[in-house]
Amino acid sequence: MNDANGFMNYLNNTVLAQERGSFWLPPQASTTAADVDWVFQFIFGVSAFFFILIVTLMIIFIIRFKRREGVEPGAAPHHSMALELTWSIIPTIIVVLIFAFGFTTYMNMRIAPDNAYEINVTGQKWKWLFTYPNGHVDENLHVPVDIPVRLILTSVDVIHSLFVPAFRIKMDAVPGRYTDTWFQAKDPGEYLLFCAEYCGTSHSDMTSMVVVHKVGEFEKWMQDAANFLNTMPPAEAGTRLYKIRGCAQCHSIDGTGGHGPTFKNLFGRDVALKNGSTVAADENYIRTSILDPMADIVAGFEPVMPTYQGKLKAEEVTAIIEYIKTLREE
Ligand code: HEC
Ligand SMILES: [Cu+2]
Repeated sequence: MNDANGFMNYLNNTVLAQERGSFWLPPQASTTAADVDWVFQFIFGVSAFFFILIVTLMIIFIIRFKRREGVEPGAAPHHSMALELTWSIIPTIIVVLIFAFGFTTYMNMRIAPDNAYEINVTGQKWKWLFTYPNGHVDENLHVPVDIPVRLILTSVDVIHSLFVPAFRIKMDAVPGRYTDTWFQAKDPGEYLLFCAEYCGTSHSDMTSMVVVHKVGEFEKWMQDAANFLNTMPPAEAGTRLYKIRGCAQCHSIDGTGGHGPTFKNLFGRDVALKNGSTVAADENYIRTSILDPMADIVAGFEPVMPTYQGKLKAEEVTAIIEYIKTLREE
């Protein structure tokens, strides 16, 4: 999803898949959304009312009290107790109301219920990773409906910000520390999730989806998802691993350059190594490249690839190899 078209497709598909909101706001898909909107609309209403009042009076006064030939200005008006009290007391009440509504809603949004279901979120350039209690890692946020969910966020590089407009939540993901936020989804469906902190080149691609599952379906999803090596064809499982294990950050699949060589047409090619020799990229070469990246350094690249020894299981390496094979074009 590296171009504007890809992003528009993403928007259209997900927006169509979810219930549309009002003209002004996205759907109220979490339990706090209505409160947030209420405070927002209250402040907006008060501002609009006073804006119109002040501008209208201004215009009337400009016309009415314009300096005219032959008309001398009258004496300045006297101090009016009633007027002064009115314009002090009414705004004070309004401001205190805004504080009271805002503060209670804010506290409610900040403090997760004790029984909340916890999901770990990692921001990185430029994708979100969600880690579930059973160890499964996913690029999308899957949650059960009608259950409070607490997100514990961090980042591995720069500051990102997790934003789900339909839930009215936004929270920074900061490197070197944890932040948290929570919500309770009201309706099953799919909602947009953005990064709301400008974090570099592909910031606008840092999008995911929130999938709210019906009662009872979430556990099943999590089981199947964690088990994807057994339920998906290897090449498809390899695509997933390529995305969620960070290979995509350095290796493109469309022939473009990056920190590492592209995977396009890699399989079966003769690869020139830094030490001057050439090897054929077969299963064993790719396996070694993943588990022991320092063994054969590709000519023209820096040895920056982390080792996946102990981090990827044998079946996972096989799935990635199967995936790389599908990127061959005759
Ligand atoms: C931080 C960047 C980075 C990440 C992340 C990364 N690699 Fe690499 N990779 C490189 C670089 C740089 C090279 C070339 C230098 C070398 O051979 O070590 C490379 C080389 C390779 C090669 C050999 C490619 C060729 O053209 O001969 C393979 C295969 C490979 N990586 C697979 C993977 C897989 C699979 C993952 C994810 C599980 C991954 N890499 C993650 C940077 C990365
Ligand atoms: Cu970001």
